[in-house]
Amino acid sequence: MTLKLYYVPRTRSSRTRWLMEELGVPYELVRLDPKKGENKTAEYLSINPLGHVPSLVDGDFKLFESSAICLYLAERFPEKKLLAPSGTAERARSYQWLFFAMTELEGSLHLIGTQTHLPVEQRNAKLLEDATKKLQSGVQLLEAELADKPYLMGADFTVADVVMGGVLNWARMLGQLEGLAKVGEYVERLKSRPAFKRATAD
Ligand SMILES: N[C@@H](CCC(=O)N[C@@H](CS)C(=O)NCC(=O)O)C(=O)O
Repeated sequence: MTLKLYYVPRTRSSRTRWLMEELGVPYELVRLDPKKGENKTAEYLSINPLGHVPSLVDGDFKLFESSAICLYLAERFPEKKLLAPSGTAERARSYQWLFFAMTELEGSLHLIGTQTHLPVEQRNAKLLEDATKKLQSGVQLLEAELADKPYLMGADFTVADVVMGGVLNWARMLGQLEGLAKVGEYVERLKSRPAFKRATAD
């Protein structure tokens, strides 16, 4: 049964496509065009009731939320070694970085992105300042964490890097990684991976 990934280029669905490419397993990419309302059809809403991307369909199983999809796929193909065995400290550490990326960083990034796309007079300066401070303390923490290792879990690339890389690439586009040498090198290391390049070619 082929895995089906519902996808829109340059969105949070890119990280799930990147993981698929890292796994190197067969999958069907279903590209949706939000301008044509393809993410709001009754058929798609039965998979993801908010009409968001990404979503994954695996046989009768439907799943949304990008990081949940990444974890599910990493666990479904254990031979690819992108996630430590269940019940280990390494597994817990992967969860730490995944949740950190999604809650401490991505929430603030979303606010920064939304605010900076507004005309200046409509921005909420306090909201923008608070979100920027929160994001900056998170990325400073990563700068120290990445001082002596190439990937979050150490020498080996894992699913935590896919989720973190997706979030940090967005942070970089919003100009939030200035002056962070180690984080900058980390993002470049991730972006140079052939699977990342294949997943973001469009
Ligand atoms: N927390 C969700 C966020 C999903 C989300 O908001 N996706 C956006 C694209 S980045 C989307 O589908 N927007 C379309 C819409 O709101 O209609 C995840 O990580 O999967």
